[in-house]
Amino acid sequence: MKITIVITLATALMLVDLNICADACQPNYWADGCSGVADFKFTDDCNKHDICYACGNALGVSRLSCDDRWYDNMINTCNTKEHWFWRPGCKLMAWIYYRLDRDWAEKSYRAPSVGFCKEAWVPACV
Ligand SMILES: [Ca+2]
Repeated sequence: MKITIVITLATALMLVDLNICADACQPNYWADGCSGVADFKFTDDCNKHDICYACGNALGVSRLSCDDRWYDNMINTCNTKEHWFWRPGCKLMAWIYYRLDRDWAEKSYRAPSVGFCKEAWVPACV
């Protein structure tokens, strides 16, 4: 009986915790994954980066900050979703994407920002 109560409470706490930590970022039509390159495992990271580029200016987030956050997100993806054997290659891919973006994507950063940037889900993406 006690074990059942403990398991139930632990499950409930885990669900509450998941809910609190849930990412509210809900990229819309603006996000198209990793533009111009293969998505690899970075689709969610690239979608957030797309929203950051669309709304960063309105939220006081610079292009460099968008790029640095995106890089951190990709590295986190490598560390959490990739088998340890493939992580170095994954991280190399993240670095190449980051460098390509730094060198070629300056015009994609929207200043002023686009229309939907005041929507509630946007800050969680940026
Ligand atoms: Ca994109």
